[in-house]
Amino acid sequence: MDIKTVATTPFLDQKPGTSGLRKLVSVFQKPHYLENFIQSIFNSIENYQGQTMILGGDGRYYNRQAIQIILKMAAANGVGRVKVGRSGILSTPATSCVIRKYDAFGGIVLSASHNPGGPDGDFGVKYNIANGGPAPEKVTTAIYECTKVIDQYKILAASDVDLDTLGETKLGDMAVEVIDSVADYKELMESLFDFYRIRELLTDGKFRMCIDSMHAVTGPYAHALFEERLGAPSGTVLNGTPLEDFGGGHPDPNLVYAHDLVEVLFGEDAPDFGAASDGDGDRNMILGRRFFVTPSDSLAVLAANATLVPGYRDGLTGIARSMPTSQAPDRVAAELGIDCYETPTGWKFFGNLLDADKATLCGEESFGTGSNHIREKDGLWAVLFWLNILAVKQQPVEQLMREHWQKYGRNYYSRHDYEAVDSDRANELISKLRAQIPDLQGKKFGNYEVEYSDDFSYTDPVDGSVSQNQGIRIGFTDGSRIVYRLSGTGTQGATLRIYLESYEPDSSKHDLDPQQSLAELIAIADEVAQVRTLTGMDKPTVIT
Ligand code: VG1
Ligand code: CO
Repeated sequence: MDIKTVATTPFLDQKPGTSGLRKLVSVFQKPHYLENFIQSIFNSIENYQGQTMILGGDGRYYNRQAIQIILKMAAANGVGRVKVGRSGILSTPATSCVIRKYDAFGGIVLSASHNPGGPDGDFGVKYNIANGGPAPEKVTTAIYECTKVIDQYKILAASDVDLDTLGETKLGDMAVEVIDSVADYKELMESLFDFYRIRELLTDGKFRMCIDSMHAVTGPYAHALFEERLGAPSGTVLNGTPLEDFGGGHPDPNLVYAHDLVEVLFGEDAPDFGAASDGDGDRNMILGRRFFVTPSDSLAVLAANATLVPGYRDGLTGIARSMPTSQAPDRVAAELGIDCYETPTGWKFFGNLLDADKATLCGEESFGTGSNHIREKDGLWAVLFWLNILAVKQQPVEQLMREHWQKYGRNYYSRHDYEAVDSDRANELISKLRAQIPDLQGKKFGNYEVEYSDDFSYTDPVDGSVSQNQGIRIGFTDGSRIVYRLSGTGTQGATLRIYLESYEPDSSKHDLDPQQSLAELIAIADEVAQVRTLTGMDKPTVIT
C-alpha cells in the first residue's frame, strides 16, 4: 500500500454544529480542509481498524470528489470495508439503516441538508456512530479538539473508485463495496408498514397523491417505493432526479420553498395528499388537499394513531420532542399514559432515549419525525406512516387533523426566522435577553403573564450528560410559550429563530390563521428581545 502522510496545519473553524460541519463548498475545497476534518474523525475514535464503515451523501456538488478522498483516507487509516451508495447516493435515514443492519462502526453522510447546493452553495460532513445516529456531543467535541491540533493526515495514493457500478473492489487492503442505495431501506419500510393496504389506497382510482423530492436525494427512494412498489402512477414523484445544485432551489420542505408542491395541493382539482422532503431525505412536510399539517401536529397524530400501523401495533414506550417543538405531542402522551421527553434541538439528543427504549417516536418542529426503526429522522418513513393511517381510517387529512384538535385542543404554532443577521448583533440580542431572565417571572404583557423564564438546560436521563444554553424560554400562565435560539446549521452570519406557541381548547376557534392567533405573542416577542431594533430587520425572512 502506498500510504502518504501529508503535513497540515489546523483550521480553527471546524466545530460541528447542530448537525455536522457545514460550510460553503469553497471552504471545503481549500487544500487540506476536508482531509483535516476526516482525519480528526479517525483520530478521535478507537477500535475501528478492520471494521466496516458506511459512506454516502445527498448528491450535491462536491459529493463525488469528497467520497473519493474519504475512501482513500479510510484505506490509509486501516478501515476494513466501506459500503458506499451507488453514485455516492445515500439518504441520511438510509445511511442510519445500513449502519445498523451491517453492524458498521459508523458512517459519514455528506450533506448540508436543506441548505442550497452547487459551487456557490453549502457542503457538509456528518459523522454517525454505531447505533446509526448522529455523533453525540462528547464525540463531536472530541473531533473538534482533534481539528485544533492536527498536523498530518494519511491518504492512499491510488486511482479513483468506480462509484457507478454495483460490486466490490479493493483500495489497498480495504474492500470497497458499491451498494444499491435504496434496497436495504426499502426492505426496512416493508417490515414496518402495511404495504398491501397502502397499495390498495394508492390504486383505488380515487385517492391521489404527489410527492416532491426537490431535485434532492429522495428521488430514487420515492420512485422505488411509491411508483414501483406501491403502484402510484408515474408522475407521482415530482423533481425526482437528484441534481448537484438541486435545480437552483432550496431543498427545504416547507410552504415557502416547496412551492411546486404547494401550488399543486392548493390549486384546482388538488390531490388528496402531498409530501415533500429535504436535501438529505430526513425532513418531511405533509399536506392534505388545501391543508397544511404543522410538523408538531404531525408527530402528535402519528403518536395518537400508531397502533393502526403494524410496526407500532404494540404501542409506544414514550415520545420525545425537541424543546421548541409544540406541546401537542405532550397531550397525546398524557392520554396514552406514557412519558414525553423534551430535548435540545438536534437529532443527536434522541439517540440515548431510543437506545434505552424510553421513546418510540421522536420529532422536531423543523419538519423532522422519526422512530426507533433507525437513529435519524426519516422523511419518507413519515409519509408512509401517514399513508398507512389514511388507508386504515379512510379519511381526508383535514378531517383527521380536525378530529384530533377536537379531542386534544389545538396548539397554534409558528417559527419566525431572521436569517443572515450580523453575528455580533445576534449575540448581543441573546445576551440582553439572557440578562432579563431573572426579572421576567410575574411580569404582565397585555393578556399574558410570565410564569417562568430560563435558558434551557438538558440532563440526559440515560448518561447524565448536561447540555446548557439550548434556547431561551418564556412560558406564560396559560401554557403559551416564546422560545429564542440561534441556529447551529447556517453558514452565513447568524440565524435567529423565534418559536411561538399558544393553546386553544375550544374547537369553535380552530379555524384561525396561526399568524393571526399568535399576533399578540409575536408582538411580545419583539418587545422583550427588541428584535427589530437589534437585528435591523423589520420582519422575519422566513415564516413557517
Ligand atoms: C435545524 C433545525 C433542527 C434540525 C437541524 C438539522 O437546526 O432547527 O431541528 O435538527 O436543523 O436538520 P438549527 O440549529 O439550524 O436550528 V437537517 O435536516 O438540516 O440535518
Ligand atoms: Co436534512
